[in-house]
Amino acid sequence: MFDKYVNSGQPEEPRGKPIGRRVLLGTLGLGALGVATAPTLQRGLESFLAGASDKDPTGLTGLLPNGGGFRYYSVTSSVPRKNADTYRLTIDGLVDHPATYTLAELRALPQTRMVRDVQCVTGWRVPDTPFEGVRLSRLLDAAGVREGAGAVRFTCFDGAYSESLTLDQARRADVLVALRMQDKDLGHAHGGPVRLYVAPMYFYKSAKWLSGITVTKDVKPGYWEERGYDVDAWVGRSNGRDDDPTT
Ligand SMILES: Nc1nc2c(c(=O)[nH]1)N[C@H]1C(S)=C(S)[C@@H](COP(=O)(O)O)O[C@H]1N2
Ligand SMILES: [Mo]
Repeated sequence: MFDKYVNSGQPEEPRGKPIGRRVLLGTLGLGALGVATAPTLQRGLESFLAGASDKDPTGLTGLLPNGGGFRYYSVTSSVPRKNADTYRLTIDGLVDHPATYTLAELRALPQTRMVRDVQCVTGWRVPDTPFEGVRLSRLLDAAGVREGAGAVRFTCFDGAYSESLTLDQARRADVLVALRMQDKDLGHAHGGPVRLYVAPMYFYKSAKWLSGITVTKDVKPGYWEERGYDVDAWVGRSNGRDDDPTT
């Protein structure tokens, strides 16, 4: 059912607002190009890489070692690396038992594996991609969500990205704190060692480099949502794709 979005060249911003999305080069092994940090230079390279920059401002199609159709995104120019020794995930906010998990502790919990299509709102799609991890609902139950809570906010150790879900969305069985993708431990470029995986929504909901889960009263729009994306990002039913009266 998502075929019409495959490589359709949809602009990144559904409402046509130009956004200078900065693409992470450092972790992609492009440091040798010598454009690690200077923002203007980086933007220049980005448009160069993107070719038709008005059509696909963030697409690095064909120029990155993108396994199986993925494009690698980061809104920061560098992201620290975390491993089994240094990684921590905290759960706090409106909960009875705030907690901090190590990677080993997350790995020791029951794991759920799902195989679905990954769908970015810009139009690229990766079919049948396995993700594996701990159901977010399990971590929320363990933390003991308090009366009056209505939402969950996610923060990332890149220091910039954020996301959010309503509590009902967060409790869905197809929302994971993912440790593995494509049957491998999540690599750094894909948001490892731990990222969020929200299977029924566009991939921008799946925050990479997940470090914090905070239970809150209300939804606070995430990074891209403050820049025009829908907070409720159901695939095929949001971001301007669900309001065409002729279809
Ligand atoms: N921390 C963080 N998470 C993020 C992003 C980001 O820039 N930073 N980009 C989002 C978007 S728009 C997409 S399409 C996917 C890309 O995931 P990938 O790099 O593993 O392909 O990550 C999402 N999660
Ligand atoms: Mo995306």
